[in-house]
Amino acid sequence: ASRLKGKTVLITGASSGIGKSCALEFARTQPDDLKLILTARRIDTLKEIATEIAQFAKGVKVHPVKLDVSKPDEINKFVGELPNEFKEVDVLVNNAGLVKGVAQAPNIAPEDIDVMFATNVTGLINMTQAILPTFKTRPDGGRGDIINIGSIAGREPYQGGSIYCATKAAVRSFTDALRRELISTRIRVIEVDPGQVETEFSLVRFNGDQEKAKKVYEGVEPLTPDDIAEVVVFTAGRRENVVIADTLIFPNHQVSAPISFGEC
Ligand code: NDP
Ligand code: 8X3
Repeated sequence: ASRLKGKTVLITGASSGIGKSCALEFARTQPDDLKLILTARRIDTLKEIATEIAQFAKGVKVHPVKLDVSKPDEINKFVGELPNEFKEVDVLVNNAGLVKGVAQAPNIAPEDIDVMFATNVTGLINMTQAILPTFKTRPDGGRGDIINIGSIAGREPYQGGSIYCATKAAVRSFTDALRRELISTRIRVIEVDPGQVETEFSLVRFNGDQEKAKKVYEGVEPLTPDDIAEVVVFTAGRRENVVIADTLIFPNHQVSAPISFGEC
């Protein structure tokens, strides 16, 4: 745990689910000396999380920032405007992501295709490119951790999830290429692939329809976002020479991606 002392951790999509749990878990693990940059579109929620952290981790400084990762200009502005105290990012957790709908070709709404790729793929790549120069200023070609949240869906595509699965396969491919590109540095490129986790993920998929979202988890015991956060923080807390390059985390009942979602 002490390996995280004094680190600056930047999390995208920190207002809910896995990203929020990561924020709380980093703070729990290093309550005396840590800097957290929390980003998402819902700034009010981020501020509430900052208040929550202040109550149990007095030594954690939190910088909440409104940031839509699907907007390249916002990313550049955000990085340019980081306060001096938060500029030296050590760990980037690329977590922001979403799924929209269960439609199958040829009925997939163009705006759903766009938002999934712009957020899950282009947003993740742009964030990585915006932070890497900071990592590369450090000795031995560079230091820092890039932790990308992929999914079982990136390994096993399923009906009703073609676009989401394609975005997560793209994350996996980008991550693997990046690890190779950075092989002569000390920068660690890490992928964490969750199976089924109960968060706002399904609520977003079904446009806020609580009934449909709840049905996804009926009769099964999904992971909690804290389960994934523990893994994320573990990977960041390893000895510098240890790269947890790739993980796949299922709840006990799961062995594969969902077989299919019906059309809605
Ligand atoms: P949630 O819906 O609970 O959280 C998603 C987070 O992403 C929110 O904080 C949301 O914040 C943020 N986000 C969405 N769009 C944007 C955007 N354009 N810019 C910035 N932030 C954005 O879902 P999860 O916690 O489950 O999802 C987190 C990650 O985990 C995603 O990448 C998802 O694909 C992945 N995952 C989830 C699984 C699951 O079963 N839940 C399984 C495998 C992977 P805001 O709305 O405030 O912007
Ligand atoms: C999200 C989980 O169920 O769509 O990555 O594979 S699922």
